[in-house]
Amino acid sequence: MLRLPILYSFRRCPYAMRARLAIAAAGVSCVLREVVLRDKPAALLAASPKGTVPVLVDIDGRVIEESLDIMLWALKKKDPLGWMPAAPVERAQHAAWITDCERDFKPHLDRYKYASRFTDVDAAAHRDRAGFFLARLDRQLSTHNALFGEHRMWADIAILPFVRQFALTDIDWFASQPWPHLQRWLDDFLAWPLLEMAMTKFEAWDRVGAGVVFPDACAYQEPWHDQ
Ligand SMILES: N[C@@H](CCC(=O)N[C@@H](CS)C(=O)NCC(=O)O)C(=O)O
Repeated sequence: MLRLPILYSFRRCPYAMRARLAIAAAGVSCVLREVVLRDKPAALLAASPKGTVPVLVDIDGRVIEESLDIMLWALKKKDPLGWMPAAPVERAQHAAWITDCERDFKPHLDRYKYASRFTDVDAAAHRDRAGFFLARLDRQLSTHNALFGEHRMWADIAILPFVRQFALTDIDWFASQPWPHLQRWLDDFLAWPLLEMAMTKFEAWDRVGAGVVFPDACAYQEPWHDQ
């Protein structure tokens, strides 16, 4: 029987989303196990006691428990859309944006979106502080379609799921902000067939079967690859 890597995932989690996007882009088949975060399966916790998703268990038993490492794992196998820059200096620029997102944006996103989970938090203040990073993105996007040129690459894919989460918290407020380049970047992402593929809905894993094969067999091709 063909053995596939196992991906523990949660559909709406932006970390899992970026891992699924890289796996779907690479066309590396996995067995996806959709997790209910409030009732994590023992098999997930046995593989990765820290209990976050995504987690990938490779066919040799190696466990990869950080979303960025899962992206790198997939893109190292295959990178047909050219997401990973070849030059180390460019990779470092991507990594710097991803780190800034985690440090300057994500904590404010959480306090804006999930204010009731924190004590004494002013959601609107955190929304506005998150806006500093979004304004930086807007400036970076003002000269190109994507962060580092015309096509989405590693940093775009790693950051966009968080911007999506922010925007969907109050889509009217987001649309009213003076961030035209950022809004266009997000709109393009939301209309992207690869995102649709990565957001396929699956039943929660029943803990008995293997899981579902992800991505499905048909290979994805970026439209500009046909030209
Ligand atoms: N640094 C981790 C963060 C992953 C993470 O925090 N995932 C959230 C869901 S979006 C999670 O699993 N939280 C555990 C929980 O809610 O119980 C990564 O990049 O993979």
